[in-house]
Amino acid sequence: MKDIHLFTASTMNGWKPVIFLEEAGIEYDLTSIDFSKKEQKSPKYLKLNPNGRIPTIVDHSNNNFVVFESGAILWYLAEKYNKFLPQNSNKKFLTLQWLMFQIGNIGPMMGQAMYFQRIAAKLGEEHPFSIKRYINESRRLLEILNTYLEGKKYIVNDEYTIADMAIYPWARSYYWANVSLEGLSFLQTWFNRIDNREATQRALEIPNPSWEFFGKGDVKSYEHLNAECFKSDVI
Ligand SMILES: N[C@@H](CCC(=O)N[C@@H](CS)C(=O)NCC(=O)O)C(=O)O
Repeated sequence: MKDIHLFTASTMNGWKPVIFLEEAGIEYDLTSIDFSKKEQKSPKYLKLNPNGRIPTIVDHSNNNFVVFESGAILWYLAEKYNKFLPQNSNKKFLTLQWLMFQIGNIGPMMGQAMYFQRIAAKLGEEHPFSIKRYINESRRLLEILNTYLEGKKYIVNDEYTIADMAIYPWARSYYWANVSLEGLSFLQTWFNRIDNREATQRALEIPNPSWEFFGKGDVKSYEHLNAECFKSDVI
């Protein structure tokens, strides 16, 4: 049995701990949670994560300590393995600031943009005002990132950190949220840089390849398989 047991699925939130573990080269046990079987709502899983969502980790080397919420998981792993979170206080809080920026802004706004366009519409709920609101908010957030990234290699300058790991899977899914990337060349350059990180790209195929979020592959079949992910009220 490995120290870390990860329960996850191939979604923007689900990939974050996978990216960390693959980048850090840490072996872990993996349980793939099948949304179509509602495994995230099973009594056994709810005992670990009462929120009934992925991801969750159990640390067997720490009295089976359970952590849920992807931001907290990244922070926990960063401190446990002393990786991807700078020691220097200002750099550490810069990392945490941008991690929170993802958790509190990019995730919820882009998630709702996806939900209203890809799920609600199919359920017979057409809400153009909401769609516009969430697309505009998502675009505004990506513009902030773009401006901030000018002249930087990663979010915290030269260091690849848990802030990049949290923001990348969401921002990179702009296609799925139908948010234009036009004119955001610094953001595009940052995408390209992370697209070239072997471990991160490997992580995006765990538990399953889901390149459709990035506008690659068979988008239709993806919509069908993962629609459940966006049936949540808040992502
Ligand atoms: N704030 C949570 C959000 C987790 C979340 O919404 N996960 C989605 C996957 S994208 C999920 O489990 N959806 C299934 C459901 O809501 O039943 C985090 O960052 O961990």
